[in-house]
Amino acid sequence: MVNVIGMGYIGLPTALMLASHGIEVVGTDYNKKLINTLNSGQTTFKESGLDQLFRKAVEAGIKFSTNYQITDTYIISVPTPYDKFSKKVDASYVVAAIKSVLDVANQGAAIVIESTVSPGTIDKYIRPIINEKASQTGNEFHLVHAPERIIPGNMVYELIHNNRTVGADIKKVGERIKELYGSFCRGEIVVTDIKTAEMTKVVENTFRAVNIAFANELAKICRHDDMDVYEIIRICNMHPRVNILQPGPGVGGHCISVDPWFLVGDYPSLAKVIDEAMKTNDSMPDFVLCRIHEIMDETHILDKQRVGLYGLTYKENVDDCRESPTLQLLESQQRHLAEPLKVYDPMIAEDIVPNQYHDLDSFVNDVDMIVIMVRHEEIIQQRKKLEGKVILDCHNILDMDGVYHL
Ligand code: SAJ
Repeated sequence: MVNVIGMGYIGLPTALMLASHGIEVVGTDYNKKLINTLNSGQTTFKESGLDQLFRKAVEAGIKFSTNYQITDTYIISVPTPYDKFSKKVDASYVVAAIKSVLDVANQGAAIVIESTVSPGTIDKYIRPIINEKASQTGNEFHLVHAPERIIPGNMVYELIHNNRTVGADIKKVGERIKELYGSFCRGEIVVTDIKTAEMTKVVENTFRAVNIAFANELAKICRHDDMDVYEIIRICNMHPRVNILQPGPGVGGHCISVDPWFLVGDYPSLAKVIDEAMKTNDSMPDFVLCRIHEIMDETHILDKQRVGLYGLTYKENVDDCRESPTLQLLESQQRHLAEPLKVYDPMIAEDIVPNQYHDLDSFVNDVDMIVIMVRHEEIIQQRKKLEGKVILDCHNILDMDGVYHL
């Protein structure tokens, strides 16, 4: 039996995938409300294909509980935030989960950490706890790091099709865990050591963050001299060895906007490019605010100041607002605008910020300028409703005349 710890964005789909491929699974989380919701037959966030997978897993017998289970395989998938000041990984949730696991784990159990951690974290914070328990009880435990790689919005597909990395101290244990993931994963699964697995995960996300920062910097350069950044990137990307990502209003989510900081925090005198790239990405919400001001000036709507932000989530078609550029922009809005910004997001049902709308028509009626912060499918379908408004399209998705860009 596999006990998956942490029923969040990664742990839940992973547990469901294992269960629907013939593995006996118990999903554990200390959040009683979350476990009650799962036990009542409902999922806890929106994700394409998740509800079908959930039903399959329930039929296959998956269980959810707040208790840690006595077994020989654990997968730990709890948050690893970063400390905003030191920029270092905060391993406290993983440490707490490991301690609870060690209270019940069988002799010889494999403890797989899926949460993203910076290189060396497992040796520094986790291994000493395992060693101490082993010396107290005489039991042996095996550490494994199998960082998740799935992208929100396409998680179910990517769980099956992405390649994976499994880092282990002992090859045989790594192979056993490879076989476990192989129950559903059709990608290649590479077995390596733990520190290499830690580093590859952080490097993958850092590569993407640096690439996006490059695109954002190009957007600023192009704005300065009135060039079309999208056309320039499109043409450059026709070169066989160029692949520039897209500029945007900022970088959010719990991965691309967080993981690269681990390298800056751990190697401050070495990770220079990464540091600058992260600062560039973090500067984008303020850049958008400046653009709003410029455009209001240009279109003479400055006196009215009825501006609305379309999108609150960190990216399109998900209901996750972690580190969202819109939230970052709202935090600094007072510095630039007299009137509070209005906000609407079709993916967010509950009220999470002031002046939030839950209906596109009333939102559009109440504003003169609309800033596309997130390119949800809805706004592409409903773009006709925006006619007559001043529009700042931060993603270059609206094929309409008179639209302003970053
Ligand atoms: N973004 C841009 N320009 C782009 C692409 C993205 O500004 O060209 C922005 C998005 O709007 C968003 C942020 O970047 O605010 C991050 O979005 P994302 O879609 O790039 O990534 P995540 O955070 O949803 O998922 C990433 C994925 N990592 C990579 O692609 C290397 C996923 O595979 C990882 O599993 C996940 O992080 C994770 O958990 O680490």
